[in-house]
Amino acid sequence: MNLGKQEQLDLNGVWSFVFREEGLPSAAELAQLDYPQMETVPGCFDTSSVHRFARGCGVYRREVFIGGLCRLNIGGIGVRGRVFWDGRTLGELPIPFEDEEFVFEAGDEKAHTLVIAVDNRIDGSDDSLWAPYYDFYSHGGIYRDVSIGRLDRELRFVDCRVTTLDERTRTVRIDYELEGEKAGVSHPLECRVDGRLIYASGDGGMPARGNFTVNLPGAALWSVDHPVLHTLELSCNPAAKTFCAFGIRRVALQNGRITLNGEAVKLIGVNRHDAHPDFGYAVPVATVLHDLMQIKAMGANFIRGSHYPQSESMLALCDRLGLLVWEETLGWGNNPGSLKSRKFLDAQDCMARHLVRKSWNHPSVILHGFLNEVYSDCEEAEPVVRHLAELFRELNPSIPVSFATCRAEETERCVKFVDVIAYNVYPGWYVGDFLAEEFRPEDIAARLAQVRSYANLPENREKALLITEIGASTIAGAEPGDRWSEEYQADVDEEAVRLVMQDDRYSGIAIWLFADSRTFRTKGAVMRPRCFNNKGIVTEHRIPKQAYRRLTMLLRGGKNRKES
Ligand code: ADA
Repeated sequence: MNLGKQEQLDLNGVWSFVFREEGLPSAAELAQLDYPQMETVPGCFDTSSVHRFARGCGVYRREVFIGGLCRLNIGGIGVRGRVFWDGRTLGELPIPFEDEEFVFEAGDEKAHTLVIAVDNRIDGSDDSLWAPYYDFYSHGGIYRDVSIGRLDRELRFVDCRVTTLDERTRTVRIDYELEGEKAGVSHPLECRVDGRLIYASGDGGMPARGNFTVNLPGAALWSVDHPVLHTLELSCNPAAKTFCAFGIRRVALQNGRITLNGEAVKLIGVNRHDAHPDFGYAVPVATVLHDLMQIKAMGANFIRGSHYPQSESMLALCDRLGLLVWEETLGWGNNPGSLKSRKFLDAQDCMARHLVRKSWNHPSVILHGFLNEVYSDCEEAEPVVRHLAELFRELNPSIPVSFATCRAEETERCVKFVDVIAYNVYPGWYVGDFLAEEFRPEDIAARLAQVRSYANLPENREKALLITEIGASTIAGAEPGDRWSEEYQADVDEEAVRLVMQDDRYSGIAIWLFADSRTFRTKGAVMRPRCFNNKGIVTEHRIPKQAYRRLTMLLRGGKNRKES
């Protein structure tokens, strides 16, 4: 959550580093380590020429000048990690991509040693959150920002959330929570929006945790075309202060459509891996911004953040650019074994809680998702999907929830639990165990029509409908006449988007994929030449393929003509 970040000291930069082939070190083993090398934070050590594709543990160390009660934020690591402060274990980082915070006594104000060790090995057991069969590579590193801040012992905000209740009257609810030695008694609270005092509790004060509702007459709404953000400041007594940016927008489902501020919205966009061959999952914010600008420039308004939680900075950029986001927890084709593993299931709950908290004040996030392509046609999936859908709704009832399925409609058992039917389909690409030979637009129309019929069954009619993946591979430069040329991919992608745009039953489509992305070698050379998923509409270095240009023509209202 974008809460009180002003108090945090940025720890990004160049840290000392050592690589070891064993797993995460214990505190005793840590004392024996030397750090002859350097790595950046954020950064993935296995993208460097020295440790390229290495499997093992990267240990990052730096000095931090601070003292007292502190909060350490780690925006996400992979695949698992352990944190040490002055040689003592501070805690574990068991979940890839998860933003974690540690509140702890840092000791006297002086130079202290912070170590973050990360292990990129994966075993593929039922418990594991990242398995070798996933279609994205498990880089090792500190993927996202690291920061630290000194906390006020007496009183501090630990929560500040804004929810739009009615966009017509600009009514929002503000939830807050205070912590600290003095949190037990009531405190006068003041709230400003864009610098204007809009709420004061009076002398009676407010409890440590609560909410209040305010109207903001005349305040601009947040939308794709006018992504206006407001600043909220909370202050209390007057020691504790916090602020966050927020947008006034309401997401809802009405008659099988997704609405934004009461109007049906058509989501047209792409899936995006937050990945880059030179940086792994530690994509520099400049590249993230350029990706988002490239997606927006195509005329798209939607990104599915596949297949793991997004970084705060990515969400903040989408807020500012007016891009709508489906955010999901980590998962990929998880099987009945995992669905019976307590460890795996507990991690799903934990990811849901973190994702909901982090994305709350980001108006761009309009859909929550989980467990991409879980075995939702098996019995074991039913209680899991039902539970996760309920958990997401309980945590934030204002955002619809879904999971992307690829299971045949007749065997699908879990769509009944979610708000949005989200189908990953590959007509024009996968045909049973084979790959399609020639472009047949009627195959695409036929598959989309089947999904639409399923969505029109009485039990599904109220649910919104999305194509969450569709696409085809091409290696940039492949010419017409080559099998799976750039033109072939462009034909498939364009036809799919065109059909969804003209069909009101569909609330949207996300092309698989924005940029080509590295995957495991075990996917096989035929299916994944170069060890990349090559369905990107731009290359891994973001050079447009024909599909990007063709979709831009279609979405920006240009002439819909093929290049030859
Ligand atoms: C699936 C999956 C994607 C990707 C895609 C493909 O639908 O969700 O991550 O693997 O297939 O390219 O085959």
